[in-house]
Amino acid sequence: MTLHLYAHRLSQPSRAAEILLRELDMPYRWHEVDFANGETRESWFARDINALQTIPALVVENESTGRTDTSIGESHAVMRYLCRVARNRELASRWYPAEPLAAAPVDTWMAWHHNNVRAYDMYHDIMNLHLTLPMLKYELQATALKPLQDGLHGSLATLDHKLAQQAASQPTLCGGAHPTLADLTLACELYQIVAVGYRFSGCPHVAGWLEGMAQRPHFTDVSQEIVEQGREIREQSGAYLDLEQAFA
Ligand SMILES: N[C@@H](CCC(=O)N[C@@H](CS)C(=O)NCC(=O)O)C(=O)O
Repeated sequence: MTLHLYAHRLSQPSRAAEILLRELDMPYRWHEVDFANGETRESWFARDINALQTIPALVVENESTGRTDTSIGESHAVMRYLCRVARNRELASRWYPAEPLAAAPVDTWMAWHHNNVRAYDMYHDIMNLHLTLPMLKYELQATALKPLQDGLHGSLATLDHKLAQQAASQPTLCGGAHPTLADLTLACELYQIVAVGYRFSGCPHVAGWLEGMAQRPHFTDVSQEIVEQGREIREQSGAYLDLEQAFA
């Protein structure tokens, strides 16, 4: 089996899939997809890689026939598949338990992720703001970014409350000593705006948990490009982004 990951390192769900491949020590071939310029919408991509026209996508190639056994879209499906086929069963079960009772909370938080955190993804608007005329920046901060910040506030409070209940010094969402797919998928999503410079001072448990996740070596390596792009935006932003106060 040869694994082909179609992804981009500025994409949150792509990073989650790639970090997991590295955490599980699974070799893969990397294919960068220029999603910002519409490459996922090209016919070859929809036909051969992912009919959903998004990244990440994982193509599983059969080594004996050279044919594609399956291709998988949606980061959660990709990550669950990787945990199910990883050679290192013990390590894979820490990320995604095979036992249904233990997997249930991981599934719950992964399902929660899309409607409660990804739905308030501010990054597209941050990029729009970054590229727009200076005179429009303050207005767009109020009309485009503020509603997303307000939505994310409630979700951060939910996460903070959950993490505060966990006893460990480096808590995880599902309570074990090792992070799960729920931690990884949510941390990649939130790290996108931390890279720009947003701070979560109003939810200290989220801030500490995220810092712990970001210090994992594979997380750090795969996040280099987003950290650099975030720094560039921050340095050129002037004062229109309320980085310290948005989540105070
Ligand atoms: N729910 C999907 C979201 C994937 C997604 O939105 N990917 C973006 C990049 S971050 C994409 O491929 N966008 C291309 C487009 O919409 O044309 C997942 O978890 O994989």
